[in-house]
Amino acid sequence: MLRATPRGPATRAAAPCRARLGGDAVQTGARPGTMGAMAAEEGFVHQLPDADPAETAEWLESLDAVAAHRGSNRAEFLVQNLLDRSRELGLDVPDLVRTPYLNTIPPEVERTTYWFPGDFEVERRIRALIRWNAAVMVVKANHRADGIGGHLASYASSAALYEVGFNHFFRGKDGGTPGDALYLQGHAIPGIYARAYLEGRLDEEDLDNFRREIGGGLSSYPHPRLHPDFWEYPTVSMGLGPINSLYQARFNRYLHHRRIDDTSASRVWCFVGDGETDEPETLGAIGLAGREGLDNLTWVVNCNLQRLDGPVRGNGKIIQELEATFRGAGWHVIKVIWGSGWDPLIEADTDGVLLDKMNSTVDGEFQRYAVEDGAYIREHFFGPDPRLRKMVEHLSDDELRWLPRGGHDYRKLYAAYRAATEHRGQPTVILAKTIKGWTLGSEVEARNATHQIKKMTAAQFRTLRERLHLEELVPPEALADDAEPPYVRPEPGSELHTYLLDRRRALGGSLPRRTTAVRTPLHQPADATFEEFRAGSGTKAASTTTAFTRLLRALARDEHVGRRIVPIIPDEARTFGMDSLFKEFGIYAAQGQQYEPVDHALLLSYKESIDGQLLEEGITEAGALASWTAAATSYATRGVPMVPFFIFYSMFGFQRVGDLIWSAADARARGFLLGATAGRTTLLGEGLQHQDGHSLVLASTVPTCEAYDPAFAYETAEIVRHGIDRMYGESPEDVFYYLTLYNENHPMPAMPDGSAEGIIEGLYRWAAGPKAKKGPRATVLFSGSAHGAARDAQAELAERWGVSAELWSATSYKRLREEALAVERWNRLHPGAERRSPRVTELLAGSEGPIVAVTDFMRAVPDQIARWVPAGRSWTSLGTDGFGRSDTREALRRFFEIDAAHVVVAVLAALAEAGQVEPGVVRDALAHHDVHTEAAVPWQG
Ligand SMILES: Cc1ncc(C[n+]2csc(CCOP(=O)(O)OP(=O)(O)O)c2C)c(N)n1
Ligand SMILES: [Mg+2]
Repeated sequence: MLRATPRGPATRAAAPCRARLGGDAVQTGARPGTMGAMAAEEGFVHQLPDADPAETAEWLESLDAVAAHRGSNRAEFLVQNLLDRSRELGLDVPDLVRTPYLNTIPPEVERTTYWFPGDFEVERRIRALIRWNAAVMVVKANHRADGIGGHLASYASSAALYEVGFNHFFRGKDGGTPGDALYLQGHAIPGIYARAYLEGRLDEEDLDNFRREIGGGLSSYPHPRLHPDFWEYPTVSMGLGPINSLYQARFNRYLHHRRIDDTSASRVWCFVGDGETDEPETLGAIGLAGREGLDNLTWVVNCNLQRLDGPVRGNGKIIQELEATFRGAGWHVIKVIWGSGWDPLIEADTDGVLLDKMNSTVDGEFQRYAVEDGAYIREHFFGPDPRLRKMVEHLSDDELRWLPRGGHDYRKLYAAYRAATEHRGQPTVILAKTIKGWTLGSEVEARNATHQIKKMTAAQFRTLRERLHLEELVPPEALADDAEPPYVRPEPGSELHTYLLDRRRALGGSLPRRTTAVRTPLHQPADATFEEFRAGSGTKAASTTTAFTRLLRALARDEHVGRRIVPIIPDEARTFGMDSLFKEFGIYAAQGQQYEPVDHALLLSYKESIDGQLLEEGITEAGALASWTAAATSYATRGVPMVPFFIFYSMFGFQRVGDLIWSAADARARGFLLGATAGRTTLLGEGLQHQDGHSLVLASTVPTCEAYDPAFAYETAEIVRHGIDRMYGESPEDVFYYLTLYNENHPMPAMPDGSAEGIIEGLYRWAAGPKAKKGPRATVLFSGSAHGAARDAQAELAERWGVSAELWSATSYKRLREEALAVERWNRLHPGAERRSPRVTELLAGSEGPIVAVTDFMRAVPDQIARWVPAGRSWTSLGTDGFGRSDTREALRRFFEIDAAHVVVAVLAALAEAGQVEPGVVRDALAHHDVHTEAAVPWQG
């Protein structure tokens, strides 16, 4: 920020509250009159010795004199020029984070360097038709099914932003190339459908079925899950498109640097709402793109100054605020604020009065100007200062009213996009100022309610027709009061149609388009890679986490699949014992390693390299999940299947970034999520915020998530083996896997013969009940680290209480439930036909006695199958409902009532209910194990 120096009386006298260079008082929150003051800590230059005080004084006095006699605007102008010259000379002067409220690209550069090469009028007419059809589609949808929704105003504000891209920049996928990635504003997609209609990709029936997804109508927003041939990138949950786009651009670089795929011809474009920038996901990770110099990334922020309820920054200036934020994060910023009509006015502004007004007018006022007439603008914007008023004397009220904003000025946008795509070494953000609802008429444009308007009257359509100059194409009778407005598209062979298609052909075909054609196939890992896990660890204790680390290493070394493995960790590798992977596989770092690491002498030192395989994302689960999504969709977006493994604290997965996971599922992600330090009682010493007993409940809500809770190394390995085959094999499916990993050490048993199928199905008998001639029998299901309690209980039941309990490992309740639901549905819909039995019922029919399930997760996890236990068998679940606490495993398991004693009691109690043992036996067991039986449930509250 440019400040006047505090030295010298003249400066103090001349320091005004408004800085011509864009530092207007209003938006910074500083009180008017304080802008010339300087915070004490900002006087850094005074720490430096002055080699020539006389010379310094001369310079400062000159500036003082200009400020005093010619005014602050002139002084600021000179300082800005000095700064520009300093940069030309390569002097290391501090960067400005904010520039004046002007377009970044001067008109002469627009005219000379970035001259618009297209047919301006033809493109305007194409745009008009798209605008028209987008509005008709939404209005018709609501006419036919009131309340079906849809948005008019977002696209209306951004039509030019998209169209300049479609006509001149966005590269398609012809010839099997991946082309550019488009993250579009979800609420603007009526315009994207309207373009596809013009191009002949959609027909009128498609448009008529907007939002009628049942039966295949056009989806409300970009959903690859629903339109797998059309949409590639889901965006509509605010902030997710932006963060995903950052990591997509970064992942393209990763693929390139690792020489897996040449991504140099692909740009990532992300269209962002200005309101959307308030989401932490939107701006929270932009530093990554700045740091890594992602010049393959362009963001366009549609600054219509409004969000859903009202102004984004009524009392400030969102464009200025964003400029500072992005510049601070190392981005190249291009502001497109004013349309060409303003150029001559700015040129005539020798006193800087217009610029002062531009700088000091807050967005709430600009929004007001968008709804008022020319007389009001003359009075209030130009009026107060006679010099300003004079400047627009020659313009009629009507001309003043229609002085356009930069985001509706096609030529200026073209120049900005060109500059963005040619800029090297930094990502670019284009901040384009627009009017929400532009062209939709005075009842819609810039109104606070505009976002939710989805209906238009015939009269409003008649006005729109005029405004878009569509008189020739839309006959007046089509807009009678009781008629539905028609869709309109140019005839094949017409000038417009030919131009439209030619432009897309030149750019590589229509977009959006999603394909799954594989460009670089992936081969399955060798079976030997999984062999050691089947053998078990003998007497050596290990956890499923350490076993998984071995597996990950083995996979990354596998000659078939190794290079495609993408380990992703958010600053927890040491916690999970995965730091050993750093040295062997390297941490991806765009700039390599420019320092000798502190642990360089160690065998397993910290190694960063440009072709590193590991993505060590730092403390950002959201960023890591976005990386994972990029890798997990690479099979489609790039035709290069990759196998990502994202390992995180299980507590900070579904709970923390659940919406990103949901959106990855929409994007048809394939890959592995690993919830480490799983369980409410297995992680020692962390407590309420860390101990996860519910990620499996949350995972159960994601339709395409295969959620597993393995107890042993061989189960983990088998699930991964199966998952790779299912997601990347002969007939790949668009699912992903969530596996829990525990950090409790115990000897890993060998894989029982014949268990492979059950591990994947979700349930198999792990150990038969101890042989007993007579005495009651029971069935105990365990999952994850609860196997310990189950096994101890089995021994105790047999030895002390004469009960033979068989043990079953329940690897996936979610899977069992989904299968059972499908069977239940079949039975419901096929009366009279032979009844089918859910797999879980069939399996448990082969067991005996009451069923007790024990888990380190909430009871809701095993309860998923409760209603399908075989008839006549009782069901008890023991789990970890409640907040976690920090203590020893033993204490916690007793507290949550999932330890061996509680399993024993649960089995005996169920037998007592069934009349197979006396209630006194249960009382004996309670006493023997010293179980508290007071009424208050300890873990509730
Ligand atoms: C996470 C999330 N919260 C809320 C919404 C609801 N919503 C949809 S659009 C919108 C306003 C968008 O404003 P802006 O980003 O400025 O986009 P514009 O339509 O103005 O271009 C809101 C709040 C959403 N889609 N996602
Ligand atoms: Mg907005």
